[in-house]
Amino acid sequence: MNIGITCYPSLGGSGVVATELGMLLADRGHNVHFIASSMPFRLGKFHPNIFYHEVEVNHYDVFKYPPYDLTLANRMAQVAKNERLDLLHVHYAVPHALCAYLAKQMVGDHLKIVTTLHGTDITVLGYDSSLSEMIRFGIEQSDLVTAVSHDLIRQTVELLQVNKRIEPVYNFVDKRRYYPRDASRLKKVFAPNGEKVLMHISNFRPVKRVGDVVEVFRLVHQQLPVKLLFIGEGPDLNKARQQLFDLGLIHDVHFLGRQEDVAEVISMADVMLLPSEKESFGLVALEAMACGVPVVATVAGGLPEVVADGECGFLCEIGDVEKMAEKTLLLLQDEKLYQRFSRNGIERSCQTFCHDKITSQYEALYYRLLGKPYECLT
Ligand code: GMT
Repeated sequence: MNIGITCYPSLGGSGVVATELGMLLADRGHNVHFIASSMPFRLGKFHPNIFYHEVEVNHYDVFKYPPYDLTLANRMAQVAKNERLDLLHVHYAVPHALCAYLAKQMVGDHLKIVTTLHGTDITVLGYDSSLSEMIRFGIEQSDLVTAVSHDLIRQTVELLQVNKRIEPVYNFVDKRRYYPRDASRLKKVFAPNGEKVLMHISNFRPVKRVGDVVEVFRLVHQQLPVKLLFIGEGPDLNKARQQLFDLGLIHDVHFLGRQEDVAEVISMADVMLLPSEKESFGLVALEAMACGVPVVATVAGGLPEVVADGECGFLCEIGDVEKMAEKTLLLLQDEKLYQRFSRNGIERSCQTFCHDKITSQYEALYYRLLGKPYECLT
């Protein structure tokens, strides 16, 4: 197949999933064309079946706002024609599903549109009345819509009352890269006296409740020698830094910024903290499980579909920092329990969220959409 993929190329779960899916599809012999405003993060290596088409927005004086959406639609149409795309798979509804719809109007009905909903495109933007009609339209006009959890499907239907079947397709983890690695040497750099390590990875947006990470850390720190590693960047990072400074804890925290090799970094952690208010899936939780790191998170959104509560992590009510600290301490102090959770996480991530299995699910949906028979190769 000739497949076009559009995603937000910057750091973020939807971009990561789109990029990794594209690479896996290319490994299966499909031609994959990324159409994006910059080279997607993690699409580093050369691959003979992967092509990149940049969307360049012109800054004419006549425009108060550069028309990125229209330029993207135009580029999608050009690539679809030139490369004879069978389908365009867009990740994140806004504006990608709408741009794909426009491109299809320019190219013709044979170009199929697959839209994957990732979360905040519905759970945040769906509440914005200046966008909600467009989001509903984009979803209903797509030929196929998928969402990364059952909870996200429920929320989409409830919030937008969309009249469209939405297929659940979970995110995946590539077990060739995400597995428990020996990070003891690296860990010594941040925890030189054998302290336990708590970790939080995100884009530090308000929905991540980074303040709760700090609170959980403070409570655990009262009981045990422990360090906190922050990975990523975003609007609430400085607030957290100030909070840690005011609490006198700043010297036990390291800010590692954006990291390319997340699997290696995660392997340094003893517990992954994800106290989000909204989380349609929680890719970071899955990546941690695959690396054998138990997760302490909230019952938000799709997280209960990813983290089996009491088996490979603990799920607490949103904002219940005492409970999260209690569960973190339990994991850090009970070696047998810790090992069991670690093994369960690895097993669950390999079985339910295996990269091969999920790639086949997408492939099967594509073939069904194109009216072609599908022979699963895995
Ligand atoms: O978490 C974010 O803020 C980034 C966002 C994105 O669009 O990249 O992540 C969303 O999509 C990820 C991949 O499907 C999911 O794992 C995240 O749970 C989801 N984030 C939220 O729902 C807040």
